Amino acid sequence: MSISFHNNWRDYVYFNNGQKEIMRNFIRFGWLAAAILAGFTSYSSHAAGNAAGIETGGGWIRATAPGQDQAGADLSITSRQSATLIGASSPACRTVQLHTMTMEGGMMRMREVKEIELPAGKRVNLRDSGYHLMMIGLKAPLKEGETVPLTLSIRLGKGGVVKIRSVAEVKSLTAAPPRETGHQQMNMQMN
Ligand SMILES: [Cu+2]
Repeated sequence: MSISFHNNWRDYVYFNNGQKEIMRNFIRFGWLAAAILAGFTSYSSHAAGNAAGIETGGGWIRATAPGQDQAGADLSITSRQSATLIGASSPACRTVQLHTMTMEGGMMRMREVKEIELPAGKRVNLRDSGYHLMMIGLKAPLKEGETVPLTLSIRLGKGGVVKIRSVAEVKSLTAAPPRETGHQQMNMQMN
């Protein structure tokens, strides 16, 4: 059962033929041609994300222990224009909620929120902002080294909602949160 499930995932993931062609061209002609092709493809067909000016990265989640059916994923999102994260989904679980985590009287409390603001041009790391994507009803244990597909629903300004595909890499059960490197990068640019 879990084997067929994992196969299902891979069906979801990521490289459709158009994207494979882009990868091939990337190798053949270098980044400029690939970028032009990628822009054209995303405009003409699927990846509304690129056309919408939204980038995601750094997605990760801890491997789950036996019997654990929930886990919180972290991710960074940068939107060119002011936008709002309003939902997420994954084929790996029944439902994904947007959660905030706060300390109250020495207790960690998680609560669902309906929206997470994405200010224009600002890289928002969910974890650093006190949020995570709560994956509820995991269909199979998450194993280190796997990649979990995520689809984000993001409202652009006051306008339409786009679906953005991203991933969370499954890290070991004891993985520490990766350090955000924003400051380092800033320092390097200044030097
Ligand atoms: Cu949670």
